[in-house]
Amino acid sequence: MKIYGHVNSRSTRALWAAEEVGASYEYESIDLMGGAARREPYISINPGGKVPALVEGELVLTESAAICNYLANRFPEASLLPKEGSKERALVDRWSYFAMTEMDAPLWTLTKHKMIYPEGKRVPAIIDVAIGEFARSVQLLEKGLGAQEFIVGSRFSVADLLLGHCLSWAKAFQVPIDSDIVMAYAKRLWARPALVRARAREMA
Ligand SMILES: N[C@@H](CCC(=O)N[C@@H](CS)C(=O)NCC(=O)O)C(=O)O
Repeated sequence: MKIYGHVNSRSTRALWAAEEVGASYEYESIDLMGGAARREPYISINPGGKVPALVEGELVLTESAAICNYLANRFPEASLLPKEGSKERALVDRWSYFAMTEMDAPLWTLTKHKMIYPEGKRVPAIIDVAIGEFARSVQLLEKGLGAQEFIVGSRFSVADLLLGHCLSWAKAFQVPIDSDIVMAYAKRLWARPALVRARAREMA
């Protein structure tokens, strides 16, 4: 199994999941800034020119959330996903989609308008709108968490991984996380040994 990624990007999610499930994998760093993702040989792996990608035999999988789900399903003993068809699974899916659409999306919008787009294409006003959308999501996450340790019951799942990654992205971009409950939750997730190992692997 091989994971292609770039340090401090969405590929951290894939490495984190691989470490959580104890998968043995090769890691290849793709130089995003140098344009390696948009050239051969990587562009044949992901025609979208983005990381992460996971390759295992015939399978070529992109989209960080799909890769995390694949790893969870491939290594069921790690229990990162509740049984398909269960109420717990429905809730984990709900929070995974929430992470991708209500947290990842505004963070990606503000990141593009802060540093990805050429200066002439950036619209500074959009950054404030995205920060406002993210703040609403933090409030909703706080309600969802209540006094729980994880977002669904007492077990760490793919949803926590995706939410934890979005929260670390927010912190890196100084986007306020205005909730003690959410901050305490984020710190629990960031301290997980699997994430520490994933970050060390992508830095090596
Ligand atoms: N929805 C995709 C987004 C992937 C994505 O945008 N990755 C960024 C790094 S975080 C990238 O490779 N950007 C390079 C580019 O847009 O050219 C996922 O979750 O995997």
